[in-house]
Amino acid sequence: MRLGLILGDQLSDSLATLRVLDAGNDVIVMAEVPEEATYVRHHKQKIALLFSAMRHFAARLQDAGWQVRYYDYRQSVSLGFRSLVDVLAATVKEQNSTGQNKVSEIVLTRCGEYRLQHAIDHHWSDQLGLPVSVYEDDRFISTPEEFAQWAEGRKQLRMEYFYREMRRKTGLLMEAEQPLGGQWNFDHDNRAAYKREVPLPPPLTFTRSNTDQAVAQLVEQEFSGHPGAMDSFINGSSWATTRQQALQALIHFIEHRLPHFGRYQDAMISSAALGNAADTMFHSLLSPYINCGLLEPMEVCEAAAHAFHQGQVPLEAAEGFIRQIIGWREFVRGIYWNYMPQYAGLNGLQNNRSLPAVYWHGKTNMHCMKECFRNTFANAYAHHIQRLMVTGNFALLTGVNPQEICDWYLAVYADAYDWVELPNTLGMVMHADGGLLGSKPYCASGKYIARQSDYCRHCSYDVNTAEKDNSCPFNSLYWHFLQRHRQQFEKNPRMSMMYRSFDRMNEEKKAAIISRAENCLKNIDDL
Ligand code: FAD
Ligand code: DLZ
Ligand code: SF4
Repeated sequence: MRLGLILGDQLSDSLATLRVLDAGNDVIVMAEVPEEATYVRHHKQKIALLFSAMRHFAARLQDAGWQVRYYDYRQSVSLGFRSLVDVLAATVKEQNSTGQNKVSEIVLTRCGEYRLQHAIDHHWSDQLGLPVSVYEDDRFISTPEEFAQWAEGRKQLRMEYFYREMRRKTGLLMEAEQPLGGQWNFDHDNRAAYKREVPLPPPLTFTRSNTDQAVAQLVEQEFSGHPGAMDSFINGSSWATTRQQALQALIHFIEHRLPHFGRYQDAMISSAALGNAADTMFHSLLSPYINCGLLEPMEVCEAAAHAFHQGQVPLEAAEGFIRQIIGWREFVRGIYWNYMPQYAGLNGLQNNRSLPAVYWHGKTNMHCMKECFRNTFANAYAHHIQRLMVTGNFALLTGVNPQEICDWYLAVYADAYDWVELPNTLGMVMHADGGLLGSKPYCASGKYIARQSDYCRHCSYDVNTAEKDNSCPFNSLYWHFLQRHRQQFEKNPRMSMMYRSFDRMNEEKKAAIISRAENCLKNIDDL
C-alpha cells in the first residue's frame, strides 16, 4: 500500500495525489505539526483557518471512502512529532508493524514552498527508506517548467506578456485568438478613488461548526504568543473553513463585489467612516481559499467570465479580476520556482534597517499605516494596495531589510505562502531583485495615498508639505529614497522625471526635505 501525504494548502478534491492513489488500498496522511505552524509566527487566524479547513477536508475524504490518518496538533505534540516527515516515519513504522500490507511508496503533489519541497526531494526518501513520488500540482494553470521556457532568453520578464499567454492557454475572455473587447487589459479604467457612488458590499458571515470552535480554542491556548486577534474568526465574519462556505464566498463576490471590482481596485477608505466593509471594499477575499485549495483558480476565473457573458458584470471588471489570478498569481509563482533559492537572499538596494516595531504593535500617528495594521491584526487581511502602497511603501522608503519584511508578510496574512508572498514583497515592494519583477520600484509619496483614499483627511500629519515638523513622513522619505538610490534609478526612463522635479527645487527646500526625512528615520518608532 501507498501513503499519500496531503498538506494544509492542498485541500482540493482534484489534487493529483487523490487521482494517483486508490481509496480501496492506500492511506491518506494529514497532520497539524509544530514545524509548519511555527516556521514564522503565523497570525492566529491563519492557523485556525488552516487547521479547521484541514479537519473538515479530512472528514470529507473519509465520507468519500478514503482511509485517513489525521494527527491533530495535540496528538502530534504528545507523540513527539515536530515535522511532517516525523509523522510519515511513525505512520510507516506503525503500518509495517502490522505485518501485512507494508508501505511501498510515499505519494505527494508538488508543494508550494521551496523549503519543504527541497527537503522532500533531497532527504525524505533516505529518511523514510522508501521511494517518494511527487506529482505536478495541476491546479495551477502553468507549470514551473513552462514558465522557465517562456522566461528563457527574454531580457525582461513582464507580467503582461505572460498573462496574454495564459489567456490564450485558458481561452478565458477570448474569441478565437483575440481578446474580447479588442484589448488585453483594461487597467487604465481601474484607478478610481471611492466617493461612495455605490454602497459597499453587504457582509458575509459563516456559521461556526464545532470543529471551528475547537480549533479556535486550541489556537488561543497553544499559539497565544502569535500575532492577531481571533474575534472575527470566532464570530464568523472572517474566514470560511469548508469547501461549501468557500463556494458561498465566491458566489457572494460575483454578485456583490465583482461588478465594481476593477474600478475601485486601487481605492482605500477609513473604517471609522464606513465600518468593517471598508477593510475589504470590493475585493474578493478569495486568496486564502484559492491558496489552500478550497477553491481552484480556474473555477474562480470561469465564474467571473460567466458573470460577464451573462451580462452581470462589465468586461473590465471580469478582465481585471481574471488578470490577477491567471496573470499575477501565475507569474509570481513562475518567478519563485525559476529563481529559488537564490531569490530569497537578494537585497539589490542593500537595505539593512531592522523591521520597525510598529509592524508588530500597529500603534502610530500615521493614519494610513494605523488603518492597514488594524485590518491586518483584526482579520489577517489587507488588500493589495494597503500591502503595496502603504505598509510596503513605508518599508521600501525607510530601507527595511528585505528578509525581515518578507517574514512579516509571510506571518500576518491568512493567504500567505512563500511562493506568492516572496516575489510580491521582495520583488514588487522592495525591488530587491534588481527589477526582475517590476521595471521600477513602486515608491510613492503621500500624494498617492491622498489621491486613492480618505486617510489623509483623518491624519494629524500634513500631506501637502514635505519639509515641516508635521509634514507627512511619506513625502520627505520619498525624496530621501530617490536621492539615496540616484545611481540606480536616475537613468530609468520611468523615473527620470521625478529626479528632474527634485533638482528644480531650491537648495534650501531640498535641504529641509532631506533633514525632515532624516529626522523621520532617526525617530521611526515615534512617527
Ligand atoms: P483581490 O484583490 O480580490 O484579487 C483577486 C485574486 O487575485 C486574489 O485572491 C489573488 O488570488 C490574486 N492576486 C491578486 N494580486 C495578486 C498578486 N500580486 N500576486 C498573486 N496573486 C494575486 N497574495 C497572496 O495570495 N498571498 C500572499 O502571501 C501575498 N503577499 C503579498 C505581499 C505583498 C507585499 C503584496 C504587495 C501583495 C501580496 N499578495 C499576496 C497579493 C495580493 O495582495 C493578495 O493576493 C490580495 O490582496 C488578496 O486579497 P483578495 O483575495 O481580496 O484579492
Ligand atoms: C501554513 C500551515 C500551517 C500553519 N500548518 C500546517 C500544518 O500543521 N500541516 C500542514 O500540512 N500544513 C500546514 N501549513 C501549510 C504548509 O506550511 C504548506 O503546505 C507548506 O508550506 C507547503 O506549501
Ligand atoms: Fe498617511 Fe501621510 Fe496621509 Fe497621514 S498624511 S494618512 S501619514 S499619507
